[in-house]
Amino acid sequence: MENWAKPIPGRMKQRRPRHNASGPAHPAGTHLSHRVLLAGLAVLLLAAGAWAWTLRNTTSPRASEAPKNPDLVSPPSPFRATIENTNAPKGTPPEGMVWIPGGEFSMGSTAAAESLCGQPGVTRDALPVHRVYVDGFWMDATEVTNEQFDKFARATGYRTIAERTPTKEEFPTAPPENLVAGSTVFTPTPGAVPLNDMFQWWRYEKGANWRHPEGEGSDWKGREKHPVVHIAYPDALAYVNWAGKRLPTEAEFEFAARGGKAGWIYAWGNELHPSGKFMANTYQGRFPVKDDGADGFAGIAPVAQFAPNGYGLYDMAGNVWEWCSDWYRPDYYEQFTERALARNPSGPDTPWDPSEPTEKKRVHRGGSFLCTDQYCNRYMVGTRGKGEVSTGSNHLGFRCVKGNK
Ligand SMILES: [Ca+2]
Repeated sequence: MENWAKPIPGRMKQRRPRHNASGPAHPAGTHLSHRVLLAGLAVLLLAAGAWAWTLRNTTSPRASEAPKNPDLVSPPSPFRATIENTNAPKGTPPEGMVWIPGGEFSMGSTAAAESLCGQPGVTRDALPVHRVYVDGFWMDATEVTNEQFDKFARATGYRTIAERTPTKEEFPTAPPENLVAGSTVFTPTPGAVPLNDMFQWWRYEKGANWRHPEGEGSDWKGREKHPVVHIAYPDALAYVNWAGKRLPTEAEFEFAARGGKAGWIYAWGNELHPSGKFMANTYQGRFPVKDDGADGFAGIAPVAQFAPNGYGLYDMAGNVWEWCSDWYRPDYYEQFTERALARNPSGPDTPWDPSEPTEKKRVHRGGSFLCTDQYCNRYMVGTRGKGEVSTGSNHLGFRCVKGNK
């Protein structure tokens, strides 16, 4: 775990080319495999947000102290009741979307989980719990699926970042053979490994993209209802713009995920497996060796396989990480308080992650099918993830929201 405190070796500080205009060119001497692997790292670091951390606190103190009655919040709790707006929209709901009333809620997490997937100094990035107001909005009931993304790709001819070949201009010193399109794919290790080096289970896979989730030889066909993956932030933006929608802010995502309840650890209550029941697609078995699929799915699952939350939303925890529109900073919440009301917060003006200060990261939420309390338990509802904007992976997708206009 302490390895996370060490600087990443310079040769590993390479990542996917930056496609945002403000991103500097990559340093000379870069090898694609390294930059991409590191890109994977960026994603993972949190996007993965979902998973990585927790050997040190396999069970969070808060979880172990959770009240039996999920409607109760143990005092002293910074969480106050959610106050929903009452102005329901008129007319027919947009296809596949549900109404999220908006209103006041307490945002953040007090779960004391210093997971292995976090970096020292940023594992408390969901504090303080603070009071937030968001307007009502429509939200996709599920993550965007492969068949939905296929309609978009057919209509527009859009090619995702993972489908594009990195250029010599972006990486002038990289050997030509290294300039290949691809993305980051999770690969189980043959045996138990120390959980302090994610490169053991993430690899850059030539030809991996949303059409070929595990690379050449794999295909999205037959997985029409699976969430689309290998989606970088610009890819998600292209889709939502085409659809006449947008990505959720982090506050909108959390308001929606909480389903009208206050202070719950999970989107469904305070117990991870109430009455022994699995409530989300996460990882069981020894990470990262074998996902035994005790929840019914070893790996990614079709959308909506588990019970919806209080607003009728599926998979707001687990399955795949989801992009939010906010830039990521671990200290963003520090400007807010429990008493003042932040109205429709949309994130900091600029990104900053002390673990990788040169990377431009946006927020990920929800966790993924790779989340496990052995490594990272950010399927907890108030916890945060992050990812470099041009980096996708096979456990990162998105869903759309839309205003009531
Ligand atoms: Ca699973």
